[in-house]
Amino acid sequence: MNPWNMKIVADSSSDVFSLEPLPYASAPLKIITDEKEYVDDQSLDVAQMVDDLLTYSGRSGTACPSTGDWLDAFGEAPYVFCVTITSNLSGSYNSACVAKQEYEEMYPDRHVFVIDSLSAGPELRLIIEKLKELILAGKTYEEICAEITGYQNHADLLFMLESLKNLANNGRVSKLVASAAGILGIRMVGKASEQGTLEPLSKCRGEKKALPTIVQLMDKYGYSGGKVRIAHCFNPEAAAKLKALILEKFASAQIEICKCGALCSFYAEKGGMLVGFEK
Ligand code: X90
Repeated sequence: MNPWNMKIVADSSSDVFSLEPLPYASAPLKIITDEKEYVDDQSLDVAQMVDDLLTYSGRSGTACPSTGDWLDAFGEAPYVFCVTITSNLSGSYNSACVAKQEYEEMYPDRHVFVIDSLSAGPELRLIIEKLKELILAGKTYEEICAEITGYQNHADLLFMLESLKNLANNGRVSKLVASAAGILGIRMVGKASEQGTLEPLSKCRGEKKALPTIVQLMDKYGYSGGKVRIAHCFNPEAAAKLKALILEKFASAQIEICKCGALCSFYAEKGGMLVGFEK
């Protein structure tokens, strides 16, 4: 199948904004305060946003892409693979499904496969990279749909958070779960659950304890030396240390470090880190 008839699109929770050489589009989520609206695209100064938010004490929240945003992202592509943040914490998947329906009704020859990542950040990146690989290998649309669904069982996400304030304020975790991480020095380590919600696993005193805990948990959940994608919110030191710890235990690990975009930065907060890995 002609790879150039296929397009990958994902919402901005993936932190992927381009995917050379393939056609790709990111559908932005938005971060909204009483003062300002931040659109999570490549032109946004995420550092400025994080700084603004540190001194801002009013209400803040987020909004998922609208159906129209998704239709814009689809463009005119005959075959679209559309990756969203977990449907259990966001309306993104839902509006993507509505967009798919409209798109396929308007253009009966076009097809959209919507993938609910049940996750966030670098696990979406892994799914996107796998889609790219399958497309470039010349697989058919149907083959890719089947293979990517299977791949989702072999990708997982762990995270380390210093604060769950924004998650709790926006009803994405219970206040009880959040309060444990609010304590100075405590790092909450958890994973994306099977249902695509936050599953707290361990409260660590300090980053020094949290990083080896992440490696142990990767091992426990089936990591054996494949791809790892680390997204950090202004914490490159922790990301580099984690990379070194993983390589100590798994010499064949293929690890890349990237920065959180606006959506992940808003929820993971300064110092936070998300770790997508293959199992
Ligand atoms: O629709 C919207 O407004 C977006 C809501 C997104 C809420 C959750 C974002 C989580 C970002 C935090 C740690 C990783 C959690 C993964 C759980 C599946 C990152």
